[in-house]
Amino acid sequence: MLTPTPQDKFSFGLWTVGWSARDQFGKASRPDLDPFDSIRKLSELGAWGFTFHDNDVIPFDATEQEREQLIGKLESTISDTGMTCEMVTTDTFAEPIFKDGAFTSNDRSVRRYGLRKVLRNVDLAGRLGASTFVMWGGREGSEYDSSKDLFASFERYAEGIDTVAAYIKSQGYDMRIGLEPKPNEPRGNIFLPTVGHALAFIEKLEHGDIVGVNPETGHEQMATLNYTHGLAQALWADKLFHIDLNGQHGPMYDQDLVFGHGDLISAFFTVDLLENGFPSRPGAYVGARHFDYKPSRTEHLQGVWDSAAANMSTYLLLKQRALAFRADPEVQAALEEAGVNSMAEPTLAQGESAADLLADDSVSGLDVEAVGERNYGFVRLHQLAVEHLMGAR
Ligand code: XYL
Repeated sequence: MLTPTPQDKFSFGLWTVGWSARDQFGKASRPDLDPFDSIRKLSELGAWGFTFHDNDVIPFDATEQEREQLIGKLESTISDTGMTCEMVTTDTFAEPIFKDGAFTSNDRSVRRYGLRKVLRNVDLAGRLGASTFVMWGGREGSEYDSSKDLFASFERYAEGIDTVAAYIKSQGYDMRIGLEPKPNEPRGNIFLPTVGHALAFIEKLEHGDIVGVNPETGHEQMATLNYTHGLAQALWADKLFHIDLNGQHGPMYDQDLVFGHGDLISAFFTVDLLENGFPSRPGAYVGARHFDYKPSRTEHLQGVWDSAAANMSTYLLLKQRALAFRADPEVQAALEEAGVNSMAEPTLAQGESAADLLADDSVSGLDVEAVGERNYGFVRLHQLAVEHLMGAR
C-alpha cells in the first residue's frame, strides 16, 4: 500500500523538481533539469501525472518553430511514459513585462499581451488533453494602495478570466479553470488572497460555471487559515477543481516543503477529508493528488528525487492512518459522543418555520445549565487521531 501506483493519481508540477534553487539571496545550487527527463523519472517513481507552466517546457523567447518542436517532444514523452498531463498553467509572473501583473497591469498593452499568452496556452492544454487550467495570479496585486484603482482592477481581473473561460467553451475543450489563491509573495498583497476571496469572485463571473479553485496547503497556512476547512468549503460549493499539496510552518515566506513536513496533523486531516470524505458524505476526492513543493536548496539531485518520493510516501502513510482512524470502533463511538454525526440533521424539523421554533416550549424551556455542562469529548477524539497518526494504534 505504501508504494505509489498510477491508481493513487499522484501528479507533480515540472517546476517543482525542476527548481534549480535560485532564490532572492543566492545562485542556483543545482543544475537545470531536462523537463522530458523529469516526466520519465516521475513516472518511474510511481507518479500518474504531471503539470507545467508553458515556460517550464517552452522558453519565453522560443520561435514558433522551436515551440512546435518542443510540443512534439512533449507529446512523444507522454505516449512513451503513459503519463497524464492533467493540468496546464501559464507563467505570467517571471518576465519583467509582468512586473505589475498580467490581467491587472496598469498598462493595457501588457494586459492584452498577457491575455494572448494565456489563450495560446489554453490551446496547448486542449491539445494535450488537460482537464484543468490553473491560473495563479502571482503578480496581480500591489505593494502600494495608491498604485491601483482597486475597483477597476477587479473588473479587469474578471474580464480576463471570463474571456479565457468563454474561449474554453467556444473551442469545445473539456476543461475547467482553477484559480489559485495566495496572500502575498511575490507581490506585497496579491488579489484573491484566500480560497474565500476566490470563491466570492467566481460568483460575479459570467462564465463562473467552469471556474473553481486550486487551493494550495502553504498558501492558506501563510494566511493563518485552515487548509482543510478551505478544501471543505470549496467542496461544499462544488468548486474544488484541483489541489496543490505541500508543507508550510505557519505565517512566513512560502516554504513549499514536502507534503506533511510542515503542519503534520493538519496534513493528516487533509488526507482524511480527501480519502474518507465528510462523515455525512463519505467518498474519496476524485481529482489528482497534485504536489506543488520545492526540493530544499540544501539538496542536490539525489535530494530532488528523494523529496519527490517523500511527498507520495507521506501521503500514502497518512492515507493508511486516516483509513484506520475512521475504521476504529473507539473512534466511531467518540465521534458519536462528540455529536459529529448529529450535524447532518437539519436544525428545523421538516416544514417547521421560524415562528414554530419561537413557539416551541421545549426550546424556550431548555435546561441551558444542563446543556452547558455537556462534555463534548473533542480532546479525547483528537487524541485518538494523534495516536493513529503516530502509529500507536
Ligand atoms: C507559486 C505557485 C505556482 C502555481 C502555478 O507559489 O504555487 O507554482 O502553483 O503557477
